[in-house]
Amino acid sequence: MIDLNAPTTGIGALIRRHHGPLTRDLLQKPAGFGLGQVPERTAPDATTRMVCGYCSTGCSLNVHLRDGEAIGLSPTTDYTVNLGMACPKGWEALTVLDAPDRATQPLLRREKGGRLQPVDWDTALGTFTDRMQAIQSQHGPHSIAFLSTGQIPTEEMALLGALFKFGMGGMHGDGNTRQCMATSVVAYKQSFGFDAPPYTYKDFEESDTLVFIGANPCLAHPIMWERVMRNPHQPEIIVIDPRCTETAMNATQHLAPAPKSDMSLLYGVARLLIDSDSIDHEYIAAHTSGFEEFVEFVQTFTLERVAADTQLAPDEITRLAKTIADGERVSFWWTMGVNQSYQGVRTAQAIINLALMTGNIGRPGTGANSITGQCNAMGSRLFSNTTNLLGGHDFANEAHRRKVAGILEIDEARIPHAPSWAYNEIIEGILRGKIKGLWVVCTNPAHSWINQSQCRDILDRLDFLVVQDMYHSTETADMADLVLPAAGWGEKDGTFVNSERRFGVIKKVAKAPGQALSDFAIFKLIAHYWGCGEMFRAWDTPEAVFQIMKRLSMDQPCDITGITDYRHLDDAGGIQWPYPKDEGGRMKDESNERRLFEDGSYFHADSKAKFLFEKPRPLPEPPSAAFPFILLTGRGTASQWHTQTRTSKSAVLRKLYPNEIYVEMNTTDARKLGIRPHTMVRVESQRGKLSARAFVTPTMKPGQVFIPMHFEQANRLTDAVFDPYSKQPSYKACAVRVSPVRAA
Ligand SMILES: Nc1nc2c(c(=O)[nH]1)N[C@H]1C(S)=C(S)[C@@H](COP(=O)(O)OP(=O)(O)OC[C@H]3O[C@@H](n4cnc5c(=O)[nH]c(N)nc54)[C@H](O)[C@@H]3O)O[C@H]1N2
Ligand SMILES: Nc1nc2c(c(=O)[nH]1)N[C@H]1C(S)=C(S)[C@@H](COP(=O)(O)OP(=O)(O)OC[C@H]3O[C@@H](n4cnc5c(=O)[nH]c(N)nc54)[C@H](O)[C@@H]3O)O[C@H]1N2
Ligand code: SF4
Ligand SMILES: [Mo]
Repeated sequence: MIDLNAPTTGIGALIRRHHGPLTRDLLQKPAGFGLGQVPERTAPDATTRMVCGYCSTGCSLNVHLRDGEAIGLSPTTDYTVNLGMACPKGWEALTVLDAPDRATQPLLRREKGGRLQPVDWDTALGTFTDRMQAIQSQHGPHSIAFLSTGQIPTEEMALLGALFKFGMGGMHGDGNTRQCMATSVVAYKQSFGFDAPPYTYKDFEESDTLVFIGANPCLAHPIMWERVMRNPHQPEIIVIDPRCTETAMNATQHLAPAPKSDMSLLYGVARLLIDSDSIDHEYIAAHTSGFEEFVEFVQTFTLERVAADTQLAPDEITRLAKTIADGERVSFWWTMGVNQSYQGVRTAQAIINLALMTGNIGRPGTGANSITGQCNAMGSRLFSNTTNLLGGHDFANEAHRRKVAGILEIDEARIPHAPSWAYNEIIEGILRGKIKGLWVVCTNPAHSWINQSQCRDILDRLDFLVVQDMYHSTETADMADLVLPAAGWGEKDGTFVNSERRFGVIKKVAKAPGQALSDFAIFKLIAHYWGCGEMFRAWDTPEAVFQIMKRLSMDQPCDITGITDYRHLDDAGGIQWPYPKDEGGRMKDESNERRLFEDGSYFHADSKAKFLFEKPRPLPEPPSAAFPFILLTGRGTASQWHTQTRTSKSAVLRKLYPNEIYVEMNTTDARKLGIRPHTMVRVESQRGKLSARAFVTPTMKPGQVFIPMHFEQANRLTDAVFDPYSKQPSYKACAVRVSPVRAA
C-alpha cells in the first residue's frame, strides 16, 4: 500500500511523474482533498457545527473535537431547523464512518469475471481515463454517462457536472434525485415558472390546518414532524395515505384512498370548494391563469365518482373539503406517495391548484410544499448541471449559455444545447448499445433502481462500470470494473441545501480511511488525468467553487450573491435562498426565515401561477386474478437509510429496526391465505420474487401489501413505469401475489 503523503512514493509523486508539477499543490489542499488533517480554522479541542448528511431536514449537529478529530456529537440547540433535536441517524452519524467495508483503496477488475484487486491511484485514474476515452473514440463522445446523487456537497455536484460536460465532452448524466424529486421539480417549473418550494419550516408551527399527502414524516423526516408537534394552534392534521402509518395514527383525519387515486380525490375536493364558494376570487384573478378551464375540467369529479375512484366514504371527502375551507392558514405537504407515480406531476399540481384557489400561499402557515428527500437534493436541483444548466439555468437558452460560459471563462461551444437524458433513458441507452461507459457516484442503482432483474442485466452489458463510493461492498460496487474509494460526510467540506432552501455547511472533522479521497479531490484528479485540469484551475477548493456558484446564481430566483462565504453561513445558522445583494452591497433582508411568493408574483413571464390538470389514468398494472395484491414500497423505520450502506454499520441503529425483510399485510388477507404472523411468505410479481417474513397488521388495507425499500430484494418486484413529464419511476404500485412458504 502506498503512503499518500510520502514525498517520493505518495500519490503526489506518482501523479507528478505522469502529469507534471501542477498537481502537486492540488494534493496539498487538506480541506478539499481528503488528505492530511482537519482544516486549521477549527481549534483542535473545540466544538464545531455542521448539518447532518442524511435527510433533507438539514438538522445542525455540534461535533466535539479532541486533537482536531471528532469524538462525539450532539444536536445544536440554537439552530432554527432542529432546535436541539436529532433523530437516531443524526446521533449515530459519526459511528458509521468507521466500518470494515469502507473502501480504502482503488479496486480494479482487469477482465470480466475476474476479481476486484487493489491498485494504486495512479493506475486507477490512468485506467479511468484510458478506458473512458477509448469508448468515446470508438462509440462517440456521448457514449459515456454518469449517475450521481443528492448526497454530496453542492460544490462537488457542480464540479462533476462541469467536468463531465465541459471538460470530458460527455452529454448524459443524471442523479438519484430522478427517483425522488423530479416530479416536484417539473410540477413547480410548470406551475410557478421555477423550481421553487415556497415554504420555511416555521410554517409547520403557524398553520391551523396541515394536509400531508403521500408523506410519512414521523419516520422519514422526524424532526420536521417534531416541528408539527410544536404547533400551538391545535391544528387539524390530515394525512392522505393508503396505509395507516405512524403519521396517520397521529392525525386528526386519516383518509386512505385507493393507491394512485389522489388526483381524483384532489379534483373532487376542488369541485366541492368551488361549489361552496370557498375560494379566493381576488387571489385567483390577480395571481393565476387557467382557472376557468380548471373549473370546467373538475365538473365531472362528482362526489359519487370520486367516492368510487378512491373507495372513500362520501362524508370523508366532504369533511376534508370543509376542513380546508374553514382553515385560515392551510398548508399542503407532499412527498413520495405523490412523486413516485406514473402521473406524479399532475398529482402534485392538483395539490398546487388547491393552494392557489384558496389563496393559501405566500402567507405564514400556508403553501403547496414538496418535502425533499436527501440532504442535498435541493443543491442538485440547482447545480448538478444535469437537467438544468448550472445555477438553475436552461441549456436550451442561448443567453444562459453565454452567461455561464462567461463566468466560467470557457468556450460557449462546450455547453450542450439540451439537457441530459433522464436516468431511465440512460439505462435504456445502455440496453440499446448507445452508452458503453458508466460512472456511478454516491448512489447504489443495483439496489435502488426500479425492476432489478432488468436493471442488473442492463448494467452487466456495460464495457466499463466505475463506482465511486464510501464502501466497497454495495450491490453496485460488486458489479464494477473499477471502484474509487470516497470520503463521506464528516470527512470533507462543502454545503448542502435543505428542503426549505437553506444552505448549511459540512466540514471535515475526521480523516478518511486509507487512501480514500473526497469526491472533490477525485474529480480534480480526473480532470488532470483527462487533460482538462486547466479549465478548473479556479475550482481550487470547495469554498472557491462556492464563490463561483454565487456568481452563477446572480439574478436567478435562487440568487445567493449576498452570502459572503462559509463563515457567514456558519455564523448565520444557515441561509435560505434567495439571498441577493442589493445595489448598495447591503443585504436586502437579514431575517433568518423567508418564504416565497409573499407578493403573489411568480416566475412566469406574466408573473402568474398556472392551473394545470389532466384526466386521471388507470393503474398501469392493476391487480388481476394471478396477481391480486397492490404492492406499496417506501421507508420502513427512522433508523434505516435507503440501501443501508451507512445505517447498517451502527450497532445502535441495527437494534432499532428489523434486520430481515418483511412484508406488511392485512389480518383478513393473512387469514384467508393461511398465513400466520411472523412466518415466511413468498411475494411474486411478473418480474421477480422474494421471501419475506409476514408482518400481519390492521394498518394495511385488504388487497394491499407493503415492503420497505431498504432491503435489496424489494425492487425485484417493482415495474419500470415512469411519469411522462418528470420521468420519475412509479415505485409505489404494482401487482403481486402472496403465498405461504410451507415447511418441507
Ligand atoms: N428514515 C429514513 N428517512 C428518510 C429516508 C430513508 O431512507 N430513511 N429517505 C429520504 C428520502 S431520499 C426521501 S425521498 C424521503 C421519502 O419520504 P416519504 O415520501 O415520506 O416516504 P415513503 O415511505 O417513501 O412514502 C410515503 C408514503 O407514501 C404512501 N403512498 C404510497 N402510494 C401512495 C398513493 O398512491 N397515494 C398516497 N397518498 N400515498 C401513497 C406510502 O404508504 C408511504 O407511507 O424520506 C427521506 N427520509
Ligand atoms: N422500491 C423503492 N425503491 C426506491 C424508493 C422507494 O420508495 N421504493 N425510493 C427511491 C428514492 S426516493 C431514493 S432517493 C433512492 C435512493 O437510492 P440510492 O441513492 O441508491 O441509496 P443510498 O443508499 O443512499 O446510496 C448512496 C450511496 O452513496 C454512498 N455514499 C454516501 N456518502 C457518500 C459520499 O460522500 N461520496 C460517495 N462517493 N459515496 C457516498 C453510500 O455508501 C451508498 O452506496 O432510492 C429509490 N428507490
Ligand atoms: S431528521 Fe434528518 S437531518 Fe435531522 S438528524 Fe435525522 S436524518 Fe439528520
Ligand atoms: Mo429520495
